[in-house]
Amino acid sequence: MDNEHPLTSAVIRGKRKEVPPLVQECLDAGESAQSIVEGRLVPAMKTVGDRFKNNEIFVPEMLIAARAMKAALGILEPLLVEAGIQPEFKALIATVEGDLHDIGKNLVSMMWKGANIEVIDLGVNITPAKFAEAVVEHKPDIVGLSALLTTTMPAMRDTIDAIRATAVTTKIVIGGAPVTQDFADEIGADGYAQDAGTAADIALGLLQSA
Ligand code: B1M
Repeated sequence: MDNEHPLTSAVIRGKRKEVPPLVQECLDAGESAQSIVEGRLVPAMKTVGDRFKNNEIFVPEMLIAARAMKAALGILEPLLVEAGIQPEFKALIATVEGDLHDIGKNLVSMMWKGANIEVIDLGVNITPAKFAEAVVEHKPDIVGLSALLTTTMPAMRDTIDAIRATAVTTKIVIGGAPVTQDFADEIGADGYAQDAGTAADIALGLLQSA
């Protein structure tokens, strides 16, 4: 992984203002928008996720890296659309019914985007019925459920049941401070991640093996 590249390094360090000219330099040098995303930005966010997982950086550093990545995507997205290039996978994510916490969910969403997964974020306090409806509408390859309250963990089980009752086959990953691997196994989730960096690894592992 070429973390030394100026664009990759600027995203890792969260240098938002340095990013647009560096993206332009890559484009001027003949790199395609897709190769910049896959070769420069995705590796940057992978490094950010790994450092977060290893407690080498914390939420603020992760958020400023995300802001820098967003600055790059703002330039590249219209070019990707023009070229008809879509991310390979689609995800749906939300915090479950009764739960308003969204900081962790937003970090997971950001890491999934950083892994070049299209993310549809439904927000917070999403009922099982609303989840199921959105799954039918968007047919995601993967669904992410977040819960921060012990009292909203049962809503994860109800949401998984509602999603499984639709005709759409999708992977389901859950996470949030009170959630454990045992709980994920018990309620029939396909995966559990304890942090946002791991959530990207788990999602890609499930999607690439599907
Ligand atoms: Co609330 N809150 N809160 N809160 N809050 C906690 C969670 C709590 C532990 C505080 C405490 O009592 N010590 C406690 C829960 C106790 C429990 O159930 N065991 C609690 C409570 C009780 C409440 C209220 C009930 C308080 C009240 O009103 N009496 C209330 C509930 C409201 C509701 O949801 N219905 C409430 C409200 C709030 C605020 C609105 C004020 C605010 C939320 C703001 C927001 O999210 N926009 C808030 C906050 C900020 C917290 C704490 C302080 C911080 C949570 C946070 O954002 N952490 C929290 C105490 C704490 O954790 N120290 C607390 C940072 C974030 C990056 O971590 O969300 O864990 P986290 O996400 C991690 C991982 O868990 C994982 O990756 C993330 C990044 O590593 N992860 C996933 C998360 N989702 C994932 C999904 C995945 C995979 C991984 O796959 C899809």
